[in-house]
Amino acid sequence: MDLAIVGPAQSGKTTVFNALAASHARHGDARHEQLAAVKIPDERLERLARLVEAKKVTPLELRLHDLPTLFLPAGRHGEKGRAASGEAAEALSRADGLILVVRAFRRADMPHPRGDVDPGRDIDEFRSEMVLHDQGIVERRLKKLDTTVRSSRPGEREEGQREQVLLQRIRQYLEDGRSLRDSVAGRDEAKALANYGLLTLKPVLILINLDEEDIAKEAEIEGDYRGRYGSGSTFVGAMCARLEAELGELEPEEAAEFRREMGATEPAAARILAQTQEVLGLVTFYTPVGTECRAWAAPAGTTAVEAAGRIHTDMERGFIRAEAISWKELMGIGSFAEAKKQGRLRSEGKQYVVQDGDVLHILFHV
Ligand SMILES: Nc1nc2c(ncn2[C@@H]2O[C@H](COP(=O)(O)OP(=O)(O)O)[C@@H](O)[C@H]2O)c(=O)[nH]1
Ligand SMILES: [Mg+2]
Repeated sequence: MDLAIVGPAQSGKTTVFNALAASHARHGDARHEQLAAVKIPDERLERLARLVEAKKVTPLELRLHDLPTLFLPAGRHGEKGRAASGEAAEALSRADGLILVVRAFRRADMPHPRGDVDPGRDIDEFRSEMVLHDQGIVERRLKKLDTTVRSSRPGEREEGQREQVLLQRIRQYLEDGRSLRDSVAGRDEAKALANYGLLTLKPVLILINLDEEDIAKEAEIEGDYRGRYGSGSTFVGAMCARLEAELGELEPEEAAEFRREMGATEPAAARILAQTQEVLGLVTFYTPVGTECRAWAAPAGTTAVEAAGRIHTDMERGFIRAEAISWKELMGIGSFAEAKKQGRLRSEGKQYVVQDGDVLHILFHV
């Protein structure tokens, strides 16, 4: 899964990237994309690994893209809604989700390009930019379709016409200034729109980049913005990126000591990373097999046989059944053997819908 970090210039995108990627960062320069594969901290996985005495623990990984500021500042250029071209634009259009960083840190030595610090305004503006960007895509596609539909033979017209109807509906949505995320009707439509690179279709985590002095109020500020901006697939988080980036370079004990002094309760970067799974609409399941304990991600609604296919195609083909137990229940019982003895391992068939936190043992024949 790929998450692209976007936002206005100087909002702290690169700092967020460094904070989330910590030691995993691969450095590029500011004009180009930076990419990092980041392991997602997962307390459930760690505790499960201890329970089964796993020698190898494999967490989920996420690809993070730090993109240069792609949109033109609103109002200053004639052509709004045009994203930069090249590798960064490509990464943006292909990302599964976005992290929108907005500046809430103050800093007298670094004036905000727009005068005052106002995260709400920046969120609204960036969203409008994204809507304009998508309008551009839809307009261009409709124009092209118009020509193809008119020049195609009667029998071949239907497909193009279906696409026209869908895009016209989408266009109306965008004209009303709305994001497409919460407008798509069902899986078929989502699939039909998947390849256009529409930005407002992607789930987004709005990340309020806090001032160092507001760290003790992290939860409060986050809750406030969540109330105003959180909805279906728009999530909200808050952290002080610069502090997190600096702490990420320290030893864990040392970092914890600093956090206490600053009034922070828990590692914010880890919390934000863990939240990305929810943003992407994924459930996490676990497979302790032999000496390895591993976390897997799958879209919500994935069935047991599809989950097996994520692990190995042989498992999908030869799927017999899955033994399943929720992580929480297993931790309460204390061991697999005991869970089995008590008859608490459920036996699930192909169509079982995997739940977040399931521990699965898949039985299959080759
Ligand atoms: N005080 C403070 N400064 C920050 C914070 N995050 C970023 N900055 C500073 O803001 C400037 C721009 O940050 P950068 O990550 O390069 O922004 P980008 O243009 O969005 O990638 C740098 O000087 C950062 O050190 C923060 O949380 N607190
Ligand atoms: Mg940057």
